[in-house]
Amino acid sequence: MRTARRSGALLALCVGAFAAGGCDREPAAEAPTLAASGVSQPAGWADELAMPIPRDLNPDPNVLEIDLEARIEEIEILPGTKTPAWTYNGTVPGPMIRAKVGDRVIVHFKNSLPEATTIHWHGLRVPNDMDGAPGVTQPPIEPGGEFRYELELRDAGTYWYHPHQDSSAQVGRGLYGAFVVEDPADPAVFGDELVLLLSDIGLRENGDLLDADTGGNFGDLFGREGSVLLVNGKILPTLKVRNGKQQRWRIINAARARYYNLRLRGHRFIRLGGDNGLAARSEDIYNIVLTPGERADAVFTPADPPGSSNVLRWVPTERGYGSTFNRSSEPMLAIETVPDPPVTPEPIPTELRTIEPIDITNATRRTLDLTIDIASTVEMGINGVPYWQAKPLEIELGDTEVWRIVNNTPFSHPFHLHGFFFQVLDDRRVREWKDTVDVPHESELTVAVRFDERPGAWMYHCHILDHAEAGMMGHLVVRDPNAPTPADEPAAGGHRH
Ligand SMILES: [Cu+2]
Repeated sequence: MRTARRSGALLALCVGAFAAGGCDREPAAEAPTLAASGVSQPAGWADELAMPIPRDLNPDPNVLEIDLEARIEEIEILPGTKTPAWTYNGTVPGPMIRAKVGDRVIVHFKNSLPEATTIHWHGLRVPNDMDGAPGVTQPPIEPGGEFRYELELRDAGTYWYHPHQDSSAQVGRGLYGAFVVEDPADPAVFGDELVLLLSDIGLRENGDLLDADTGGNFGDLFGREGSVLLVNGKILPTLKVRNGKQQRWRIINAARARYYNLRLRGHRFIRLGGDNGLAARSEDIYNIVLTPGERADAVFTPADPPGSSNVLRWVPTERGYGSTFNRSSEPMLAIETVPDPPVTPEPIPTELRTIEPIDITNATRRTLDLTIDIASTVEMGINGVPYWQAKPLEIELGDTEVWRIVNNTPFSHPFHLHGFFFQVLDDRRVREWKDTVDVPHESELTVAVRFDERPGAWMYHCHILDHAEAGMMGHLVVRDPNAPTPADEPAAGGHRH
């Protein structure tokens, strides 16, 4: 605390000198002597980024029980206009579900939309019948219908929830929310936490929603990016920071097709991990790239001079044909550095978590070829077969699989697997557990998955939701050979809008 007092005294001296007619000693030019741990974030630092927190109906501290209603609500996104958004509990994004690892979450869901829907808990290792895949793990929840979801939170990390029925249209109209599973053992040095849910929405100037199938075949092929960029549901909100005072950002890409490449002039980030919480070690990165469905966990250390402003920008990402042509960066989040003197950031550990490589000695090997067939319509598929004609992959409980995912199409595809985490077999990457990974166009990568529990039918698909709806989706069935009756083979289909 000695250093804290010294710095405070220096500032007081300087302020006094300034008031008396001048200060020839800039406090900002001094090496910061105050530790980040000794100060708080600026007052109201994240007020503009607050997301609603649902009311917990259960007194048990280890159970979060909430009501969640999907309904259309007129909300203001473009200033002075009303948008008839599709919402959870009346807001975009929906309420942030936040609990700690080991907790149980019960969601009393009601569908007050004019169409059927389901909820998929993206990334969470849920029981098979809670996975929200319509026609596969549950019937679609019809308008007026209800469903009780119950999940046990087994893995710390940053997740999200969204519909799996007509998903491109429903997500595009605003149905998504953050889902954070905290690990109470995480070190405090990562900084105060801020959840940034990134999305986009297609709006006309009067606030009306653009049609879900806008752009026709080209929309299917390219993936529909909304015209307005949102951070926690707002256009260009402001975050207040103090030089040197770290923040831990949990970032979620909830857009239906847009990739995010985030850059902040004069800054780097320390990446801690992504889909399934911490990676094996932290790494320094210049920009944060997120495909649809992916998450990032990163430490942001503000480095701008006190009293200045900066902007976190969306930068076009090369994700295939025409994706960067004639496009410029867009502002997403205003960063305002308060005039308080800088503080010294906390050191961030390099080694974060022990993650053993999956043993692939006896693995079953398969190739999944992501395919596009352009005839009169755009039909996408896996190994040349669209979802509604695909047979499920048969997997025996306990098997390890190695999938070579091949993309010879002119577009990149973010590959997502439900229910299980995989490892990308690539020594150049920091080891981590993932559920969504980019497969760049004209390339391939290999992943390993262990199907060691929870028999049943699980989806895998491209998370450009227009591509999934156009057929780039499949499912697998994990069978328990010792079960008295084998898992019912679910009926495929029902996804084409
Ligand atoms: Cu795709």
